Amino acid sequence: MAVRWDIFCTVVDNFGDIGVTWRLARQLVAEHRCAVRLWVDDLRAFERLCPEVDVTLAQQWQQGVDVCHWPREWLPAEAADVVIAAFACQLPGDYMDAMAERKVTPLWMNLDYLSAEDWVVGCHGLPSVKYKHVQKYFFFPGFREGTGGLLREVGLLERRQQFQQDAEAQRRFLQELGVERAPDARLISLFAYENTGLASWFDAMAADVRATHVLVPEGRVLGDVERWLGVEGLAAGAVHRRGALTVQVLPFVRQDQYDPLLWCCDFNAVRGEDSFVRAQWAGRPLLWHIYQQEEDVHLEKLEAFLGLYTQGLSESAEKAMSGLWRAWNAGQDMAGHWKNTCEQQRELAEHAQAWCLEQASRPDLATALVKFYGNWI
Ligand code: TRH
Repeated sequence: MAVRWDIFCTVVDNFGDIGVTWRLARQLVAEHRCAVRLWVDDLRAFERLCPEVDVTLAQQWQQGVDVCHWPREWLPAEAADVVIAAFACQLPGDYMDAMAERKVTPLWMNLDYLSAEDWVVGCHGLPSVKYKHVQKYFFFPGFREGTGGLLREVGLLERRQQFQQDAEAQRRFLQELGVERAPDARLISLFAYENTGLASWFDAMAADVRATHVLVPEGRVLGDVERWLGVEGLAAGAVHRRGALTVQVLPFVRQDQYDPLLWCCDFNAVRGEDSFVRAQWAGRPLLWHIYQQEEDVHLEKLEAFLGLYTQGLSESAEKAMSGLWRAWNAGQDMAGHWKNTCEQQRELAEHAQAWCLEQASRPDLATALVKFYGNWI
């Protein structure tokens, strides 16, 4: 009998919560033969990532995952063997009772936010609170040995390498999105929150001697793009040219299509958690817009990641990258930092590949979770 997993996801805002849990659920089914129920409180957010989702249904199957709408008024449900509360979401009281009443006590874990900070290693796998006799554990994703690792599907890097070596496959993929790439243009994807630094970055690209083509999936950053272009009502399909810069708005693609988009680009601006990890698997230089938290605690996370990622870079490449990332996350002037980054392009590109391979040498998060359960029983 397959081990039964329940994954609980509340969509706080944006797409990261559902993005991570949907990816994990699919992987547990496809690669570990688990029986997975994914409880989601907001099917509309889910639908953006997986358009086959029917938002009116209480229960449906998607890619082998039993997708359940998490209703406001909880209905009785049997507890699973393994229960994952994603990002510290609060489980329904009745469900926690069902866990406690189960003949075999389930393994209960909190899947935490991703961070490169040192303390994560010490906390990963530790017991957290108890409900009756049911013990909860911390499970921390991470970039270091001793953490839960990163979500990475089997064969992902091989598929990516094949695609990146196949110019025709890339051309076809981009064509379907309405993108025609000029052969000498730098291709950039841009997924970000609102950012006052965008105007200076776009100014720098427009004034560059080399052409740049920026692809912007519809989303929160479009307001800044509109202001910079001096247009209103930007929507998917819009293409605007200013100097050496072409700005093209893309539809928000389904989650499966987001990877090849990142793989096509020379440089990816990403945000939050899941797109940030996917850009690392793309093996290309990246820029991270971190999710803002109270009292600027996110800035410590940013520095922790920079400290880890930039190890092994020359001083000039490290300065260029750190400068660009700090400016972007402070909404500051990007022009000088972008110029420096372009000058270090080659080293940063090689480094992105090396970082990707190093991260891929560790067990992936789904495998680590399955192993954690195996060790626990
Ligand atoms: O949407 P996000 O900003 O999510 C954030 C973060 O996870 C943050 O840590 C969390 O606290 C907050 O949500 C609540 O960024 P993230 O994590 O990159 O999630 C975006 C998802 O959307 C990811 O799975 C990739 C996917 N995506 C598509 O499927 N199509 C697209 O066109 C794009 C741009 C993204």
